[in-house]
Amino acid sequence: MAAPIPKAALYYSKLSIWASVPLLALEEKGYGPDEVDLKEVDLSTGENFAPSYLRINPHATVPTLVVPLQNTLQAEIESRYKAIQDSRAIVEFLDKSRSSQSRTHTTSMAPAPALTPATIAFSATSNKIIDLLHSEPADPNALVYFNARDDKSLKQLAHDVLPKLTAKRETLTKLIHDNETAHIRVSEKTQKFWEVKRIASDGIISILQNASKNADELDATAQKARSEYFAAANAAWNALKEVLLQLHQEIIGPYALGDQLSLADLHLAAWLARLAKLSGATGADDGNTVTDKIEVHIGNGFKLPKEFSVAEARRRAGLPPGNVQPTDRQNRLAAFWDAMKERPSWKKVYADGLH
Ligand SMILES: N[C@@H](CCC(=O)N[C@@H](CS)C(=O)NCC(=O)O)C(=O)O
Repeated sequence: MAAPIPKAALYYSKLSIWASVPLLALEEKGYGPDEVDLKEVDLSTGENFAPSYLRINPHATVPTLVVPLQNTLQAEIESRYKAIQDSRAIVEFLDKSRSSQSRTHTTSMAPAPALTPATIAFSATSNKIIDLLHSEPADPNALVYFNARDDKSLKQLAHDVLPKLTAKRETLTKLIHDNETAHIRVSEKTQKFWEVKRIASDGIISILQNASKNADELDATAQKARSEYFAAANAAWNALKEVLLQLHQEIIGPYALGDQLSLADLHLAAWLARLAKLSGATGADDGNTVTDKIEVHIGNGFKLPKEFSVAEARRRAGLPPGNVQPTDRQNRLAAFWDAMKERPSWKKVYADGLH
């Protein structure tokens, strides 16, 4: 009997924003569960820093897609694999690997729509949007740690993230210790990487450990650290205004490239879901409510221009017209949200709420 064809494996974490991008892609492309194995990596306990994971992704991030190399698919050759270590490259790979003609289909015969933009102009817009979403001022993971701009929200943030941060730090400490005492053996580079990661978490951990104290109960050093933290948090949320305005300008609507879903939409969906969550929205909210909440959360009277026809957005997304008046207008991110959240892929990835 021929050995089974080796499968690809997607390493992901349920609450990770960038791992949600390939998870959306798997659904949109119609991959069957027998085509890709899903392997969960627990970021909250620092499982991603284990030497076995670093071997497939030395950046210690999810997602990672491990795929068998094409020319090793015969049963007699031991399979060899390559690891794709970035959400952008992974969804490009998933898009190209499954077309209506591809031979990898096993149980799933679902159609495999092309998500790669069809023209040079669309590619340029798509790349611009994806670059912007992965740029430093848009960093959705940094925004999690900067999601407090006063004492009250700092207390809440400590409650939400401190247990995970300290668990991760403990894992790093144990790995460093085990290496030093020769329980495990890793390269000097890996040891340095763990140390750098541990130091990076120390700053925010000390701010959050003090969160239960009022500012006047802190010593001078801790007081200064807290006010520097608030200044950085304000700067981070302020910088987001420009990101949102640029996105709004690039998106054709309701999807990034108009009425067809494409790669950029997968990145945008995951990014906007995170921003919505940080702004207090839920998966049940409609696009106008979500963008209102994001605008209020950013503050200082920030508003996205409401210039897109709601009726047109719904028509392009194939949604029923509903109770919409011809004069109703919304911003493009609200139109995107309404279109995206109706898709089975979105409903599946966000079934347990936004993350
Ligand atoms: N550029 C990478 C970024 C991946 C990334 O930052 N992933 C986060 C989760 S969304 C992660 O794994 N962080 C490691 C950690 O939290 O320790 C991509 O797009 O895949």
